[in-house]
Amino acid sequence: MTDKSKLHDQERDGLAITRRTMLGGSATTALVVGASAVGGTAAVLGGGATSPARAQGAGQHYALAPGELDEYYGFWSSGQSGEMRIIGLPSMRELLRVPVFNRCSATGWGQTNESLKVLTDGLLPESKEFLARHGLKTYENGDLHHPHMSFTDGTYDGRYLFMNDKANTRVARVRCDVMKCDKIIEIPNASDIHGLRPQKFPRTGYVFANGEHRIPLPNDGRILDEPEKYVAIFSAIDGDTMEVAWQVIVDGNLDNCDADYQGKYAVSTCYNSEGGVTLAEMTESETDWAVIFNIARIEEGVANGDFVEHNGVPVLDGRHGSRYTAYVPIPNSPHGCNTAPDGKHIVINGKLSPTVTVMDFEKIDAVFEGADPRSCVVAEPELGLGPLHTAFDGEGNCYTTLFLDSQMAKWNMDAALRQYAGEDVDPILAKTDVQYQPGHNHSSMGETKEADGKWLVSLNKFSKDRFLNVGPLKPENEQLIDISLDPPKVVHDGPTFAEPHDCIIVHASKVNPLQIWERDDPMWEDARKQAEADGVDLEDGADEPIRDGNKVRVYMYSVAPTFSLEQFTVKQGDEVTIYITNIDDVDDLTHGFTLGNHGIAFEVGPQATASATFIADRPGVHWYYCQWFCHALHMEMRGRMIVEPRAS
Ligand code: CUK
Ligand code: CUA
Repeated sequence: MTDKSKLHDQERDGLAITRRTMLGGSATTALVVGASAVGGTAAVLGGGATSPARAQGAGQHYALAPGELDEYYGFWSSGQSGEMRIIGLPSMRELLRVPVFNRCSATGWGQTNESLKVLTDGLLPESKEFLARHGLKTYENGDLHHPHMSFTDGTYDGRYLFMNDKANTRVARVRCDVMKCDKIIEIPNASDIHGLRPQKFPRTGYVFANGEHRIPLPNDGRILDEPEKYVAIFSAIDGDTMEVAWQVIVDGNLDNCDADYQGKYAVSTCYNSEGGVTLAEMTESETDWAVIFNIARIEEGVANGDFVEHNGVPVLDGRHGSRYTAYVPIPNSPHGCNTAPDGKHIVINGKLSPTVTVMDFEKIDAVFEGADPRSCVVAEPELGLGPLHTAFDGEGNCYTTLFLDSQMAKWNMDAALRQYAGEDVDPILAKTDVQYQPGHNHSSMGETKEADGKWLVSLNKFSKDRFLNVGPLKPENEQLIDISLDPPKVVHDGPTFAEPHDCIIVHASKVNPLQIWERDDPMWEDARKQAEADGVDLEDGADEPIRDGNKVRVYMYSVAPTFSLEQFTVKQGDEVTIYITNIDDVDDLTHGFTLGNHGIAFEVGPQATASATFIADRPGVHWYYCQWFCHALHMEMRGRMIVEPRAS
């Protein structure tokens, strides 16, 4: 940092502190209102790298030449932007945005009949009614934190990606063959899905989803300002059918979660064991917990009818004293929850505690047989201020983000276990400065048994002075870290827009998307059925609109640089559905359909069909055109919709 910017900070704050400590300090203040346990460790752990100097290799190749392909797919969340993003690693180039909970002007997500089906089918009936009263078909925002791929036998299988919407209590699935969302469900009974992880073994299987906030059950106005009666709900969703299989009521709340490599347990963190509704109440206790779900026992409970049905879902009672859960005390508002690729350990990240707590899955059986819940804790190293999430390299090392210290701590699992057992050993191997305030981090294949220890991305909440100033709203900074080096080294800064929380880094060999759509794809099943009923072949289109009362269906195909219809005529007030089938079968030859002054625009990929429905109530001539640059005569790829005025 320059002396000038340092001076600026000092002037502004009237304090002789650096920007780094200022960031840490202000965030500390914000985080510890009502809590007190973290103050003393800054002096001990706040410093720079503590790693003993070791032989440092040349590092890996990360700056790709033009035309060179990445070795990994990164699947990124986008927080309140509501979409999923695909990033190539190690180049950190953004490859694609996949709309999920948001609306998309380019692809027509949220507007085509095909996307609206995905966005509306899984809504709860009362939500549909609520939205209709507001003139909406679906929620138009989302808060997507956690994208995770389906697993088979402890590693990614390239079938699906699952993700949460914290804003509107939903879970979505993206098909990896076409990278489009094909299912979104709203989770009943729960409030604000946050932590989400797929079952790792034997396969996904279940998708575990945490309802973060406590609400009355049912939340219909009978219970209001009586927080002691609120509950948080853990959901298991069947990843194949996208139906909620069962739910468990817990004490406290639910933050993040993860599953084991044996298919026996899922674990969630709770930062609000107090059941508080204000910041002061939620941070009052210095101990919260992780709750462990015993999957076999829960399935048995469902089979035996030990549940109450709410909104069609069996809901089991997993509060203290239940045989379905175990509550393991954890210091001070834990956040991240990460199973290690050794298949044995899970790391609970302390947040307001400078520690992470390591539990041993093999010792959890005994806890369910009555042993002291803390007996499964096998390490609790003190790493620094604000540990939020931990990643792994598959060689026994762990990488924990320190939000308040703006660092990543590299530590050794085995050393942490030995330290906890009484040996005089420091598990911390290195501290790497990141810029600034990291939340999640993720290592290449790090949440699978195939963790390969090559790359790590630190998703930092603040970029501050790292990029050209773009005004008060700044990008985040996602830094690529070469963890094959010792100490790990930041090799790339990657600005991103609001606000990815999490990502996964998947070896390219695991994912094999199609180049063009298959004509029999289920995505446009409804269009196929309607065309059949109308005696039309989607690939051939129809020469004239097909009228059915005041409903009019227009079938066109597109082939660069033309639509099969250069004009069509409808009457004012008609409900018009336009079906476009892209019969080009060339890689990368996407067309679009934009209808001027009607707010209609959507993508039609090669061999795909897409449709949109609207009321044609603007008499006159309206041009439609292709908005995806497809041909030298792309500008000429257009036609007219003629709307005859209503006879008055
Ligand atoms: S949470 Cu955001 S930094 Cu929603 Cu995964 Cu931890
Ligand atoms: Cu088709 Cu541009």
